[in-house]
Amino acid sequence: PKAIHLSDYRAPDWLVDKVDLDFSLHPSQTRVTSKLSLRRNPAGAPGAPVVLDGDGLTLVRLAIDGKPLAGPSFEATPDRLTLAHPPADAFVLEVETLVDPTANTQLMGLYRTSSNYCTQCEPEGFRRITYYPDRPDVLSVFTTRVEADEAEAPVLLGNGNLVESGKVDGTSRHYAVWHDPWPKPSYLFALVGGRLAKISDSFLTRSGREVELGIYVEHGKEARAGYAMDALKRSMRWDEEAFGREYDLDVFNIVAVSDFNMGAMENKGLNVFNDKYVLATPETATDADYTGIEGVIAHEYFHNWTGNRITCRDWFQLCLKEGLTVFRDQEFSSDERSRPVKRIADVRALKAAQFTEDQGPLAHPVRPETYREINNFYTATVYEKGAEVVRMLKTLLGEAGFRAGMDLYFERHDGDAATIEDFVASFADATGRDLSQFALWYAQSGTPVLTVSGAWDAEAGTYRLDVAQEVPPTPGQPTKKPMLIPLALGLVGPDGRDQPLTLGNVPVGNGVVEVSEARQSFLFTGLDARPVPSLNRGFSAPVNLVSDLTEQDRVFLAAHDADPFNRFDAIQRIALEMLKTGARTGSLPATEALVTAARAILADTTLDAAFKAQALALPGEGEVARELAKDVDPDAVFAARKALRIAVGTALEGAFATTYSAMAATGPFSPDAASAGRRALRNLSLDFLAVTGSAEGIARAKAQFEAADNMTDRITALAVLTQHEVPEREAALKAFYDRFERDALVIDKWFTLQAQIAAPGTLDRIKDLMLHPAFSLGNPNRVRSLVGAFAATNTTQFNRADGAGHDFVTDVVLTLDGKNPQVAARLLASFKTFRQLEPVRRASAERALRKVAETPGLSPDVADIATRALG
Ligand code: HT7
Ligand code: ZN
Repeated sequence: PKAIHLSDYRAPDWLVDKVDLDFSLHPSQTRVTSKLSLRRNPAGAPGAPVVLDGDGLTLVRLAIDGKPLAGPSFEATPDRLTLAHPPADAFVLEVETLVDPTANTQLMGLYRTSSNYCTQCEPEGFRRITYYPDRPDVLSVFTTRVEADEAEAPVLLGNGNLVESGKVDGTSRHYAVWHDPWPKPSYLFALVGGRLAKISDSFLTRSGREVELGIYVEHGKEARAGYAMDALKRSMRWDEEAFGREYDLDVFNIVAVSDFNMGAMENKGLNVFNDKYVLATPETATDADYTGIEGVIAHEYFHNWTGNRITCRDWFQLCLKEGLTVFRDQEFSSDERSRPVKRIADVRALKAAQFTEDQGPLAHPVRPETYREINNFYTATVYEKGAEVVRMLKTLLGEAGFRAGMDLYFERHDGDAATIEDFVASFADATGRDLSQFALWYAQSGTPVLTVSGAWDAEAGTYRLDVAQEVPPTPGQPTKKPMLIPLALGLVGPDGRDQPLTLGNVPVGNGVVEVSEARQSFLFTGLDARPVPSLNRGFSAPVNLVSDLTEQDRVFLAAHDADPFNRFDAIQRIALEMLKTGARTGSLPATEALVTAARAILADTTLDAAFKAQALALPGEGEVARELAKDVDPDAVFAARKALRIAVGTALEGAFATTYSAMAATGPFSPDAASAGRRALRNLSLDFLAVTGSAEGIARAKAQFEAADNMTDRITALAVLTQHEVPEREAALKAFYDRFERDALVIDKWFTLQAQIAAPGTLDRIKDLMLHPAFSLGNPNRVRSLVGAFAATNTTQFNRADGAGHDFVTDVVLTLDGKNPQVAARLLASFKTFRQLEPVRRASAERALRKVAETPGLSPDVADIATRALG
C-alpha cells in the first residue's frame, strides 16, 4: 500500500447528514441496506465525484432518491463505489450489500463470536460492512434497524437509544431500531445480535438523567460481570467530578465477547469488550486482572467525551483521543487506588513498551506524519507516550490551568473532528502560555536523554545543576530540536528532608524547573549542606536520565526521598547498574548496596505493601537489554538477573520469611488496593524464598498453590513452580488445567506460564500446546497468551542462538496472516528490538524478518511491520 501523509489532508468532498441502516442478520448472507443523505461539502473540491470506501464488498443494488441505478452511472469494485457524476448537490443514495459474518476471520467489520453477531469498525472496519466515506471527519446521525431470527439472536443492540422493537409478522424474525442523536464517524458504529445474558443497573447523572446500564455476556457468565459494573458506575461519577463530563444518552451498554482483536472498543453507547476486561471472580481473576478491568472500563467510558463527542479529524490525530483518554484513565485509577503505586506501574509499563519502541526501528512520533497501515499505529507511543505528554501539560500549567484548558477544549470542539493543534491551542488560549516548543513532543520521536550533573559550593551555599538534553536520531528524523522538559526535583538534605528550592532568589513553588535549551544551568541558593538531588520526581518527563549520582546517593534516596516514585527509582537504578555489569562481564559486582536498600524498604513501616512489592521487584530482562542497547546476549542478562535474585533472596531470607507470614490474608478475599498490595508483597517474598529452587522454597510454593483461595495466589505459586525443573511443576500444571479446563481466560494464563519457561524445551512445549484442543489460531487471546507471550517476554528462548525461536514466530505470523492480519502484525512487531542483539542472534532475526518480507501476498499490516523493522 502507498504511504499516506498528514500534509496531504483534504476536507471531505461529500458529507453525510444522516444515515439509515437496515441489517438483516444471517450467518453467511447478511443483507445491509444503507440510505445515505449525501450533501456536497462547500469546503471540498468543486465538482468532485462521490467516492465511497469499501473492503471486499458485494454490491446488490443501488438507488438514488428511490430510483434504481444501473450501468455506467456508477462504478463498483469490492473496495470502492464511485459516482463520477452525482445527480445533485444533495441526494439520498441507497446501497445494498451482502456480507458473510461467519467467513470473517479478521474480526474487523461484522463477524461472529461464539455464534453471536458483533462488529468492530475502528479504524477502517465499517467499509467491510457497506460503502461509506469511512473517515473520522465525516460525522453523521445514525439510525439502525437490526433484524434477526429471534431464536438465534434474541438480543439486538445498536448505538444510542432503543426507539422501537417488535416481531416481523408471519416469520420467526424480530427487529429493533436504535437511534443515536449524536453525530459520529463510522468507526464508532456498532451492532450486536445474539443469545446473551444481561446484568442491569442504573446511574443518575448529576443533572438528573437516569441512565440504564447493561452488561451483556455469554449465558453462564453473568456472575462474573459485577466488578465491571461497579467500575463503570465509579467511572461515570469520576468523570463528572474530575472533568465535569456527564453521560449523554438514556442507555449505556457493554457487551463482552470472546473473540476480539484488542482490549475493548468505545462505540457510542455500545462498548464492545474482550471478555478479559469484563469477567472476574476471585477464583479466576488476578489482582492485575481486576485493575485491568477497572482501567479499561474507565478508558472506554471516558472516550465518550474524549474521542466520541470530540473525535479526530484524521487517523494521524489518534493520540488526540488515545493519549488523552489514557491520561484520564490513569488519573481515575490513581484516585481510586494508590497514586504513587499507580504511577510506578504506569512508568514501568511505559519504559517496557514505549521506551523500547522509541529506541528501535518502529519508533515514530506521538502524532505520526506518515503511515501505510493505520492498524499498526495503535502503539505504546500513541497511547502511553501520548498520555505522558498530557501529563506534562498538566505539570507545566498546574491543576487550575490544565482544567481551564480542558474546559475550553470541550467548549470549543464539542461535535468536532479535531486536531492536536486545536487541543494545544485550547491550553495556550486558556492560560496565555506559548506552547509552541512544547508541541514538539507530538512531532519528534525518540526518548530525550537528559544528562545532569551537580556542583556543590559549600562557601556560597549553592548547588548548580548542569543539564544537557539530546533527542537521539530515529527513523526519518536524523536531527532534533531541544524540547521543553518539565523537570520536577528536590534537593534532599543530609537529614533526609527537602531543602528549600530557590533559583537565584525566587522560590520554585511547584518544585518544577523547565529545561528548554540544549544546555542549561540552574543555580540553587540558600542551602546549608550538600544536597542529594532527587531528579525527575514522579517521572515528570518521559526521558532517560543520566546523572552523576553515586550508588551511595541512591541508597540514601531509596531510604529518604520524600518522593515515593524516586525512592522506587533509586533502588531500581542500583539494581539495574548491577545487572548491566553482570550481563556484560558474566559476574555480578558487590550487591551489598542493593541488599541494604531493600532491607530498609522492607522494614519501613510507613510504606504500604504495594509500594514495597514494586520497589523490590527487580528490573525485567527487557529493561536491562534496553539499557545495554547493543550486543545484548539474552542468556547473559537472564543469568545476571537470576544471580541477583539469588543474592537478594539469600541475604534477606529471614526478612522475606517474616514478610511472607505477616502478609497472609486475615479475612475473605477482596480486590481492593490494600488487600492486593498485601498479596503482591507476600507473593514477591514467596518468589525470593524459592529462587534457589531449594526443597523448602518449592514446598512453600506448592503449599500455596494447593491452598490458595484466589487466582493471584494460585497463579503466582504456579509461576514460581514453573520456573524450576522439579517434579512439582508438571503435577501443578496438570492440576491447574484440570481445575480450570472449561474457562478459556484462565487457560490463557496456563498457556502463558508455559510459554515463559526459560529453558530449551520450551519451544517444543509451545509447538505441542498449539495442537492442544484449548488452543486456536483463530482466537486472538489464545495467540497472544501462548505465542505472543513467548515472543514478548521469553527473551532467552525467543532469541535462541540457533534461530529456532525466531523461525517459529515468523512461521506463526505467516500462517496467521491469512486469517487475522492485525494480530499477525502485532506478533511480528516483537522483532522490534532485534538490532540490540549480539551479532549471531541479530543475524538470525534479520533472516527471519527477510523471509517474511519476501513472502508474496502479505497483508498490508504484516508487510508494513516487516519493512519498517528491517529499516
Ligand atoms: N479505540 C480502540 C482502538 C482499536 C480497536 C479496538 C478493538 C479492536 C480493534 C481496534 N482497533 C483499534 C480501543 C481503545 O483504545 O479504546
Ligand atoms: Zn482508547
